[in-house]
Amino acid sequence: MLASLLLATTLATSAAPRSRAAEPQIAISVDSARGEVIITAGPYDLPNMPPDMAEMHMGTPQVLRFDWPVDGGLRGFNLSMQTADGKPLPKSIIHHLIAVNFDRRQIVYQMVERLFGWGKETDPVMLPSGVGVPLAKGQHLGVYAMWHNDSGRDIHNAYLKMTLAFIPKSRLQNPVLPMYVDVNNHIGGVTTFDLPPGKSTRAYDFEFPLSGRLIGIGGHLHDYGVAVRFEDAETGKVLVRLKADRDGKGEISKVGRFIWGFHEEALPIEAHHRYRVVAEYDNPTGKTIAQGGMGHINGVFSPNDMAEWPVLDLANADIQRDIAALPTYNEMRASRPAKAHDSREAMDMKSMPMSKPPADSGSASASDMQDMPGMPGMSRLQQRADSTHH
Ligand SMILES: [Cu+2]
Repeated sequence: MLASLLLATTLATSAAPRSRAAEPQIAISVDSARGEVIITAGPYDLPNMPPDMAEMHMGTPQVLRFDWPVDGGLRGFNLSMQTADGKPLPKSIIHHLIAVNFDRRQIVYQMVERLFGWGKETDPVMLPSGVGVPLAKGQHLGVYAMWHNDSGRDIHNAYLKMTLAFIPKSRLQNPVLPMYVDVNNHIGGVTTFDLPPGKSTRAYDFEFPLSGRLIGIGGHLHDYGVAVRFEDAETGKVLVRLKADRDGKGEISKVGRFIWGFHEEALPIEAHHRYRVVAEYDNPTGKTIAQGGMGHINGVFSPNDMAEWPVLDLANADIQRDIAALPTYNEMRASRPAKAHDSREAMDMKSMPMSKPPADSGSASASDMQDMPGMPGMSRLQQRADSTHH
C-alpha cells in the first residue's frame, strides 16, 4: 500500500473542439498513499483586470459539481492555479471559492453545508490527525469561484487545482462540521442590513438541534464593525467576543478568531438551549449606510452524536431557495475515477440546471461571494493545536 494509487487523472482538453474555446472540465484523482483527493477544473480564459478595476472580477458564477470519491474525512485543503502542463500561476487569481456539500444540512439553518471557503489571503489548512469533516464516498459536492487576474497579462488555459487531504474512515476519531450563524440571514437572499449612524448592534437568537462542542469560531463584519459576540442568550454570558482590526477611519482589515481546543477543552454546546450572535458597529459617518452592515460567525463544531445531525430535507422550501440562489450552474462535463463508477453515478456527475437566483438575492455578487460561510479559522486552529498538543 506504499505505492501511490493514482486513479485516472484525466483532463479531457485534447478532446475539446479546436474551433472554439475549450469548455471547462472537472477531473478527480485519488492518491491513497498521500491521502489526497486532487480536483482539477479548467481550462479558464482569464483576461487581465488591472487592480483599479478591482470591482470587475472575472466571474465564473457556476457551481462545478463532483462526487466525493472516498469514505473518510476531509482534513485539510490547499488551492492553486496552474497551466495545462502544471506550471504555477499566481494564487491571487482565486478571489473567492466556496465548496458546497449538497448532501448535508447546515447545523442551524435549512441550507446546504458550506464545506469550506477560500479567499486570496487563505493559507492552506490541515487539521490535527484524527480530526476531519466526515464525507462518504459518492456525496455530492460542488465548488464555485470568482477569479480576478491582475497579473498584468491575459491568461489562457488556466486550471484550478484543489488538493483535499483526507483520512480514511477508520482513522477519523473526531468528526467536526462547519457551523455558520448570521445576525441577519435570509435564506436565498442577502444578509446585509442598513447601518445606522453611531453605535448600534444587531442580534439573532438561535438554537442548536443537537449537543456537542465548539472547537473554535471566526467572525466576519463589514467596515465600521467593532466586534461580533457569541453569547448564551439564557444567562446573558458572553462566550466569546471577536474584535475587528479597525484603522483610524473605522475600515476593518480582519476580525479575530478564538479557539477553545479540539478535545475536552472545547466549549460544550447544549441542544435546544438559546444562544445569540451579536454584531457591534460604530458608524462615524453620521448617516445611515444602505446595506452597509453584515455580521456572522463561522465555527467548527464537534457533535456528541453524529447520528443526531439534522436530516437534509430536499422538499423544504428554504433548502430549495438556498440551492436555487447558488451561482447558476453551467454545463460541465466530468471525467470519473477509473474505478467503481457506474452509469448512474456518471449521470450524477453531469450538470443539473438550476434556476436563476431571485432578482433581489444578488447572490452572485462579489461582495456576497466574500461573505459566504466557510471554515476560515481552520489554519489557525491547526497552529493552536500544534502548540497545545505537541
Ligand atoms: Cu460581508
